[in-house]
Amino acid sequence: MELQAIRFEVENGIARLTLARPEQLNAFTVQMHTEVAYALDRVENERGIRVLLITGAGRAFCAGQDLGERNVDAGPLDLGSNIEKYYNPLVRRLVALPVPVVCAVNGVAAGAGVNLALACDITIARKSAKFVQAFSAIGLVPDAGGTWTLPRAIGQTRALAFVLSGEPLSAERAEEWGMIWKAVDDESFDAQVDALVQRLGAGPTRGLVNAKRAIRAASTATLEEQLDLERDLQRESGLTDDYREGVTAFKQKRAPRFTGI
Ligand code: T3D
Repeated sequence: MELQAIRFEVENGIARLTLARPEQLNAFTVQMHTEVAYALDRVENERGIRVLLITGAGRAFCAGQDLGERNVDAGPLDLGSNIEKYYNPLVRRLVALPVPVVCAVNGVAAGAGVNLALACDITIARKSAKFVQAFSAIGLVPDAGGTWTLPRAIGQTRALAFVLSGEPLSAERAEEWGMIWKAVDDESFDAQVDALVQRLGAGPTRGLVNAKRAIRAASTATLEEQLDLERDLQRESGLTDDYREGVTAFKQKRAPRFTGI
């Protein structure tokens, strides 16, 4: 597929997906959704891919839906069908991907762009980045899973004010509130993101993915269900080559050489 709205590269087990419409702050169009879906197909199907990094080109991460695509003068729009066709599958696929997903928020994130970042497994942002739940400014409701993720991450009180006020949230405050993993100095951002994806890309992929499945399941499970799930996932993880390698390397006092198998 010829890519116009994103860049997608795979090297040494690391897949890098860059939203690449910098003039529109990487806002989502149908074309971009189609290309992102193609990239996720590859991540799901290429066994050599062991981590996915999502970031943005230029000064922004993503400004959510491209409002240029919305002709509000042409009659009523059914936005629900767009959510059903594009944003919901995107979030469902991201959380279920068989590799860890890192989101590197390189600049402003707005609307669905924020919630896309929050759907990833690990979100790391430049200190100069900010998050804007821009929906309230145009009369919409947060989508892309935001109304589910936000209260769980930062609590109902903060989620309500963040969404209803539309006030930008700094990356440092987002870290303090537990909305993202960490905000890092702009100067060291690229190096820190790179070190993280290199480490995850060389990690015990199946164990990492099972850990993510367990943690993601916890918010809707009882303790009994979670204990059962941990047993099942530990059984599966204990049968991997990487578990054997991890224990062997520990006993031999050397660094493990994981293969993702
Ligand atoms: O429709 C559906 O399917 C429902 C789904 C909805 C999901 C959503 O995401 S709804 C929310 C959509 N997003 C927004 O409302 C955000 C709109 N953008 C902003 O609020 C601001 O641009 C930012 C806070 C993100 C950044 O502000 P700032 O001052 O740094 O930049 P700017 O000057 O506003 O924008 C720079 C350019 O990007 C500008 O273009 P220009 O004038 O240089 O030609 C601006 O129009 C463009 N841009 C920014 N956001 C969007 C956009 N173009 C299209 N769509 C955008 N969302």
